Amino acid sequence: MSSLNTKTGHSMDWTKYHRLADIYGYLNYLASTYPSRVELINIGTSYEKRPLYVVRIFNRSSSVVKPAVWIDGGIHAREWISPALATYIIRQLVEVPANEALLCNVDWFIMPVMNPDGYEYSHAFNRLWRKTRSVTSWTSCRGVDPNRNFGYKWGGLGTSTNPCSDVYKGTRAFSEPETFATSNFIKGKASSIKLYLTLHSYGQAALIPWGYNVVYPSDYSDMLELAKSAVSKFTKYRYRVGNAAAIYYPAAGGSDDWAKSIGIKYSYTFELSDTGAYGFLLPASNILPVCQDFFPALDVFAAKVATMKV
Ligand code: 0X9
Ligand code: ZN
Repeated sequence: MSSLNTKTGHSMDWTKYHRLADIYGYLNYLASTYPSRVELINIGTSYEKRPLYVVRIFNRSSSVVKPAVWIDGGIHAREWISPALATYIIRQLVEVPANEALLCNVDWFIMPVMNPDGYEYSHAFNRLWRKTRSVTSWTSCRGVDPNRNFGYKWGGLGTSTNPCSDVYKGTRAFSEPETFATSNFIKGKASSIKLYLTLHSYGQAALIPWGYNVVYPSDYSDMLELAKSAVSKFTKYRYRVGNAAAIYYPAAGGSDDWAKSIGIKYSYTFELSDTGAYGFLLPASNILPVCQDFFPALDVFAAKVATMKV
């Protein structure tokens, strides 16, 4: 099969995991093809100088600022199903007319690959790479765990000071250009972003803050209720729902906790398929089933966000 689909002018599909150039090429194609619905925002540059892109998907039906959903993928390099799902969601929202209602009352900010250096490294050199690719101190070990590098309870449980560890927290909160740029962008939109969704794998679970320890926010029951009704839309895969530290393990400096800490009421980490048979090495034949199962949950999230005041 030729890599360029001559009918659509881009090479995106969900039968394989794509390199960064394909994903970024698709984002550029969407932005130039649908300027009234898509804005491609360059929010910064990775350690290895790759652009960091956020896609804003909107419907200019009115000039009022709408409540917004944030979705990111690819915090962890090897969790390839995450950028694949984020890209699938972008396609559904932009190119599938049946989904137009999802744009009526809600804006979407989607960052499919937060850690592009790690993502490319996992394709080219080490399939199980997790972290960024920054050079750390005097050791030959590279990279910081972006999900231990956010600035809430930074350096607490489940983090490491050892640059060779896969959960190395970095020299300070937001030491990584990727987490720094992302957090600055989200902070600038914090009054409109009502839901923070970060896509990881694996385990089939919806994780709710706090994750730094088994501690529950005062509005935990609201967060639990929304997550339960979202995962009730899944028909193919069963997801567990619960406190991140309780049903996974305590880990501080996560993006979910940070988003919650700045006042985004609904903040979740979704650990996608599978439950361990293939783990990070989920075969590409699973991409479409996972994406198709997940997408209807966005109806639930969008309906909730649409009711929230900006
Ligand atoms: O450990 C992580 O960063 C996440 N699991 S993963 O296997 N994708 O690495 C879980 C993070 C849950 N959230 C917090 N602990 N804050
Ligand atoms: Zn992860």
